[in-house]
Amino acid sequence: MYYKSLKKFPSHFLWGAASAAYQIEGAWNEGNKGPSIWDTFSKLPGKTYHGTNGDVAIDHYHRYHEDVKLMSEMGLKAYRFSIAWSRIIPDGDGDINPEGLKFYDDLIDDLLNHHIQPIITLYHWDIPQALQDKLGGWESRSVIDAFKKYCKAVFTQYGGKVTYWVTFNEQNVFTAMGYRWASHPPNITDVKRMYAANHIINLANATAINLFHDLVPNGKIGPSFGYGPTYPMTADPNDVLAADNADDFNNNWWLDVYCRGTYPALVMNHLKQLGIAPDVTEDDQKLLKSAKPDFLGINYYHGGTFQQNKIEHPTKEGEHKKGFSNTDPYLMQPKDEQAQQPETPMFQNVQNPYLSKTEWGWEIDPVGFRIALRRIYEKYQLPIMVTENGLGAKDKLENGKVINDQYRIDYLQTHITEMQRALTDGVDLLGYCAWSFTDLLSWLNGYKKRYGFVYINRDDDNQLDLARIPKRSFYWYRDLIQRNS
Ligand code: BGP
Repeated sequence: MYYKSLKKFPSHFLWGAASAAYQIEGAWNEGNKGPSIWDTFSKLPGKTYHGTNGDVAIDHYHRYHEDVKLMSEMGLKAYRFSIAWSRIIPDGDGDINPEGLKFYDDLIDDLLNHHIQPIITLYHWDIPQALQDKLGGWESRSVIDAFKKYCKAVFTQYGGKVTYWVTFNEQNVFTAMGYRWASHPPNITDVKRMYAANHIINLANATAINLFHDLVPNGKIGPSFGYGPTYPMTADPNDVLAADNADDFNNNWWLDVYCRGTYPALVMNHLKQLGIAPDVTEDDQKLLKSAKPDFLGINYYHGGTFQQNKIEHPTKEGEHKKGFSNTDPYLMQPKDEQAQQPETPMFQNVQNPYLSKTEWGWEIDPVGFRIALRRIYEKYQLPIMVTENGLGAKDKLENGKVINDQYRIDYLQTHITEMQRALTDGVDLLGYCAWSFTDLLSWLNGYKKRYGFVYINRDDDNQLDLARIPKRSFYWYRDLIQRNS
C-alpha cells in the first residue's frame, strides 16, 4: 500500500503504559492480603532467577502516589494495571477485604484526578493460593464461581469510574508455563491437564464478560492475548503448512474462542485423536458463543518462523514395531511422546535470519507488529488495544541519575511507526500501552531485565533505596504523547 502520509492518531488515542500487581506492588502480606500462587511458587528453590520474588517488588503499594505523579508529569493518557485477586478476597472465595478494595479505590482516584484513564486487568497470573489448595485452581470448574464473585466485587466497586477492563492476561503464556513446562505456578508438566485448565479459563473469561455487560453496560471489556504472527521459513508449501499449523496452535486456539466462541476444528481434531482434548459440553459451547468481547487486547513482543518438522527418527521398514505407527511424519512419533508434544509433527520453530535479537534472545520485529495488527483486525473485526509492547534490557545508571536508553527509544519508535502504518491501513486502534511504566520484577529474570521509562534503584539482591529516576525514554515518550505522533 502506498500513502501520501500516515494517518494521524485520533485525539482520544490512549497513550499508556502497563504493569501487573505481582511485578510491582510488594506488600505481599500487608493489608490483609492472602498469598497468591506466585507468592508461594517464587519461594521454591531454583524456580526464579537468583530466587528473586515480589515480596517488596518496587514497593508500588506504598509509593503509588509518587508513581502516579510521574505518570502525570509524563502526560500518560492511560495506565494499565492488574488487581491482585488475593487483596480483594484473601482466600479466593470468602469475605471481601475492605482494605484491598480501598487500595485500588485510592489508586484509581489518584489516576483520575490526574486525567489518566485506568485500564484494569482482572487476572495477571496470580490466583489465590487458597483456591489452588482447596479446589485445584483452574483445573476445577468450581473456580469459575469464585472468579465470578471476585469480578462482581470489583465491577460493582469500580465499574462506575473505569471504562476499560481486561479479563485474562496472556492465557496462552500462563497455561503453557504453568501446566506444561512447570516454569510458572502451579508447577505442572502435563499437556492434557493444560488443555483442560485452559478450557475452564475460557469459561471463566466468558462468564466475566457476560457479568460485566450486565453490571457495567457503558464499559468495555476484552482479554489480552500474547500474539505472535507466524512466518513460513521458505516458500516450500510444507513450510507454509507448518506456519499455518503454528498459527492454529499458537494463536487461533485462543483467539477463535474469544472472538467466535468456537475452537479451531483442525487443532481440536488433532487433540481428540491424541486423547488430550478438553471436555466441551453443549452448555460450554453456548456460554462461549454468548460472550462477546468489546475489544481485543494484544501484547506484542515478537512472532515466530516455522518449517516442516523433519523428525529425526529414521523411517526404516518395520520401525512401527518399536512404537512408530508409520513413516509419515504426522504419524511416526511414538504415541505417548506425541500426546505430550502434540505440535511436534505439525511444525518446527526456527530462527529468522532477517531479525536481530534482544539480550534475552527475543527477536526484534517491528514489521511483525504491523502484520499482527492487520491479521487480527482483518480476521476478527474488533477494535484493538495494544496492552503490552516493549524492550527488556540491562540499563546502566550513570552518575547516579542518568539512564541513556536510546536502544529502548529506537525499539519503541520503530514499533510505534509500524503501528501507525497499521492504523493507516485501516486497523481500528484504541490505544498503546508500553510495557512498562517503571522497571519491575521480570517473572523469571529478576530485576536486571528492565522495561520501564522510570528506573527503579534496586537490584536482584538488594532493595537499595527504590528511588524513581526517569530515563531518557521517559522524556521521549512524554514528547511523543504531547505531539500525539
Ligand atoms: C508478558 C507478561 C508481562 C511481562 C512481559 C515481559 O508476557 O504479560 O507480565 O512480564 O511479558 O516478560 P519478561 O519479564 O519475561 O521479559
